[in-house]
Amino acid sequence: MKDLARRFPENPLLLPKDISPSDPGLQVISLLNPGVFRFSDKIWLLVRVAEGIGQKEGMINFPVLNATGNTEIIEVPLNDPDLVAGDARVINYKGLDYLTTISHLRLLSSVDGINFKEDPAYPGLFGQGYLERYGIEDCRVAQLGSTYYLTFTAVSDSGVGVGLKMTTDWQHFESPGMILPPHNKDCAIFEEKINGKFFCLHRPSSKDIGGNYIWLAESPDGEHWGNHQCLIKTRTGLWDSARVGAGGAPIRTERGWLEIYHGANEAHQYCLGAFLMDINNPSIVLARTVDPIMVPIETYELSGFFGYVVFTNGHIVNGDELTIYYGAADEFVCGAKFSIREILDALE
Ligand code: MAN
Repeated sequence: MKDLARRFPENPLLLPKDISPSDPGLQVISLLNPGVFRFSDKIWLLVRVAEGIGQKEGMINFPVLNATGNTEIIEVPLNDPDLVAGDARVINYKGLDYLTTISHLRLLSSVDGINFKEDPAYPGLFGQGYLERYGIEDCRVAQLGSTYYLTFTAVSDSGVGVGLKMTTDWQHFESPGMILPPHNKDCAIFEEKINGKFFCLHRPSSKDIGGNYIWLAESPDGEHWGNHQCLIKTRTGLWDSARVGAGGAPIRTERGWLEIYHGANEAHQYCLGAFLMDINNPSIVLARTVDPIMVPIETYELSGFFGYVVFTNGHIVNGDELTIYYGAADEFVCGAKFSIREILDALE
């Protein structure tokens, strides 16, 4: 297995202690999976900040947004027979699923792509309304002309779906609401129209027949999506046997649209791979990597809030150089460089 990533020696670039909590009553538990874009001569990250409160002896607690938009903490004794808590990320209480943390998105910028800072002129984005009661997560950013399209995971007791916001200045946002209903996430919009239409990759999950596969959809306006087609499935016995999901916006190359994606196995170990779509008709998959192009190997990828995870949903392209920003072990934000040619050569 060949890991093609050249990790930044400065990794992790951002740790939970680098970000102040959104409320003095909360703690930043982890930083994850940033959306990435260029704006006003800088590189920006839209980092997912997961917050909670410190654990008390013998108790478990989890945050949700109440009807007024404020964070409310639900606390349950660990020995409560109605509690099922086996995964650091989710719990089930009285038959309902909850997240152990609540996420919002924070804007940080950098001139060198390594040192990122917040600017009070660009406040964070928080869940709003009942479809975002458990927060907003894992943003992808696509720039078409001067408009940025932010797709993100909206989480609530009603399900997990894809929300959309649009902006031109990162201070004012428009939103048509949820564009892909539950269960759906990992939505990456192409940064160019193809034959006059918007395209996106997305990941609906089918519980019974079907699975966690990457789909393609098209749209006249970026808000209303149709002509859904299933593109990439999980592969039994391989590193991406349980789930696959798109990374950042597809990358235009001379051989087609290149997509970096994440795949996980039954043990919830997350690696990155790649596939290639036809430049004029992205419903045609031309090639895919058999082995991952990046696997968790560094300590900061192997242990953290949820270990053995590398997960990307944003990058910067500069000629042959692809810089991905990624979440490591669901706790740290890191960076790594790839050669696009090396990834294309690894496709089969
Ligand atoms: C899911 C999402 C991601 C997370 C991975 C790994 O796909 O919650 O945000 O990084 O799981 O835990």
